[in-house]
Amino acid sequence: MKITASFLQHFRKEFIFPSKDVTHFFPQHMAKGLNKMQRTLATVDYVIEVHDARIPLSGRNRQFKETLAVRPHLLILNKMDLTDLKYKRNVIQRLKANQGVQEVVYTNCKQEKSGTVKTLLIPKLTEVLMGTARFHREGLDHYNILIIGLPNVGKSSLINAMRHLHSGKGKATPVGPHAGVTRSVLEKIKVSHSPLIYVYDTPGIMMPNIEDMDVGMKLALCGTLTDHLVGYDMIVDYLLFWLNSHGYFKYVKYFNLSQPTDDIFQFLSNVAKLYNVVEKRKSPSGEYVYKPNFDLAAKYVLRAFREGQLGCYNLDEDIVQSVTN
Ligand SMILES: Nc1nc2c(ncn2[C@@H]2O[C@H](COP(=O)(O)OP(=O)(O)OP(=O)(O)O)[C@@H](O)[C@H]2O)c(=O)[nH]1
Ligand SMILES: [Mg+2]
Repeated sequence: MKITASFLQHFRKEFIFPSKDVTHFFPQHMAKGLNKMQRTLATVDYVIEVHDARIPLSGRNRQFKETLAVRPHLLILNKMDLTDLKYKRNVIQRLKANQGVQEVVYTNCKQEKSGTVKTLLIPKLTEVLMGTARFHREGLDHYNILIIGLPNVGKSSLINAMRHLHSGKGKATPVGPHAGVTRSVLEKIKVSHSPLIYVYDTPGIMMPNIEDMDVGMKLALCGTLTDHLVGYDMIVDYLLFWLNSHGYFKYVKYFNLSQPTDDIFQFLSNVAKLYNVVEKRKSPSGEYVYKPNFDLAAKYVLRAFREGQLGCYNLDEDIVQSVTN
């Protein structure tokens, strides 16, 4: 079907955000992790920050700069397979000009075959290590690197990919599809022989308060917050709003819809029907009624988005295109 401007004119122009409480999430293991990272800093030569390439300009944790006094560091934009790479050059320019980032590398750590760690990251890392002041650690024959970032951005996957490249060995640190898999600062892991490099994996640290709810919902969409605390349907509603308002309608065909929709419940009812996720409930009059399982349907939608089935997007594309910032 042809999607016309007049068809879309009644779609929402603004998103009503949930209460701020949902993005106020700083569990004990994060506080402890930050503390331990601070203590580990004395033995660290370099910091690599990993962030999600779908939100390259927003959502980075300012606490890293404030609490860890992060030294000049390398920013990895991981999950490049899920973002829209046409913005790559502008993103890098903006990060360097406005956020003081010195080096940026895009990676895909899910598919070691993609070769980004081998051909892009390792050479860049070797180059920067050789040119970096060693903060009272001169003369030592090895480099220690701290890997930091928000939850679920792929820190442990990155370490496993580097280690695999170096030793051919499998996973040294656990990986999982949800935020909060790594819960403590782990022992150092050897990832390169020449130069001799060790890395510390760390738990993902969220900022205690996310001021900007738009940023909060983008973070939720990328799986850096805890889904059930924000609400599956709320996250999918934001996705629907974002896709519609940016003119991306791949979801229509993917979920077998007849046309775009701006109505989350209509959308989730259709998805529930498609995947046959309905709950049987007894009505007050004793009859059985079938109700769509919205939570399960929303989980299907989120999974499809996070696997890139609904398209690859830079959720910060408006910021990239804006004149300021
Ligand atoms: N598509 C894609 N998925 C990735 C990539 N890197 C990691 N993942 C997936 O992202 C999820 C999180 O990866 P982890 O390595 O556990 O992330 P983490 O930052 O260590 O997470 P926490 O320990 O919870 O803070 C896993 O399902 C990975 O398979 C990537 O480059 N592309
Ligand atoms: Mg981890």
